[in-house]
Amino acid sequence: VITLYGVSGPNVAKSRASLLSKKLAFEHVGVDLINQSDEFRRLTPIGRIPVISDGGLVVHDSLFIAEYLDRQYPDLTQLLPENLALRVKAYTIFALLERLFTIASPIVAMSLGFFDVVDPTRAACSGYYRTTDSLRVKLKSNLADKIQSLADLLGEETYFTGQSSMQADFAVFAFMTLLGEIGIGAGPLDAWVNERKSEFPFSEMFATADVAVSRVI
Ligand SMILES: N[C@@H](CCC(=O)N[C@@H](CS)C(=O)NCC(=O)O)C(=O)O
Repeated sequence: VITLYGVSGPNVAKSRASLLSKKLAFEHVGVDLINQSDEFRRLTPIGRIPVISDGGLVVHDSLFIAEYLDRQYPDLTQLLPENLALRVKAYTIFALLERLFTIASPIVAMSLGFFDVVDPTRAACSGYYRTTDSLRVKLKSNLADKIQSLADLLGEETYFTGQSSMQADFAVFAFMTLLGEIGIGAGPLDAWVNERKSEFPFSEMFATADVAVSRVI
């Protein structure tokens, strides 16, 4: 059985979506990111979630996890397109989201009050740092530009990289949902996010409180 390390958060949600989309059985192990255990340190030199382990192989980062799952389980729903142009488009979306996440991090940290619980010298989620009100105004405008670029990449299509939902869609949905939770919203992608909400696996990609967690490391 596959183990997914990490339960909550947008990055873990992306890998939950990968596993759900492929209809692979998996178990959850929770991770205490603030006080990282020796077991977690031994598991991963990266120190971030999501991580999966599958038959002794340990894979880090939601994108690499998706690529691994496509290679290991090629007969199940594809997460990344075979078509090279579409795959490159997916890479562009992941890179754009990485930037978007870095830009949004101080705003996310501020609204979730993470500075109270996290040592600010350690990035809890891609680089939280303190900001001023005026810097946050600039960050929000930069964020709006990035979201517009994503909306342009979607165009009039239903999905970002093909005729069905794939990893790029899960990644966009995860971050746009996070922006919604902190009151920023997805702007031009709001309607797209709303349409996806009730659709599998988007509807189940964020773990709910009743999800079974076998243990916490
Ligand atoms: N690019 C990575 C990002 C993973 C990531 O930033 N994970 C955060 C949780 S949201 C984390 O584990 N942070 C712990 C740390 O940086 O110390 C992915 O897509 O998997």
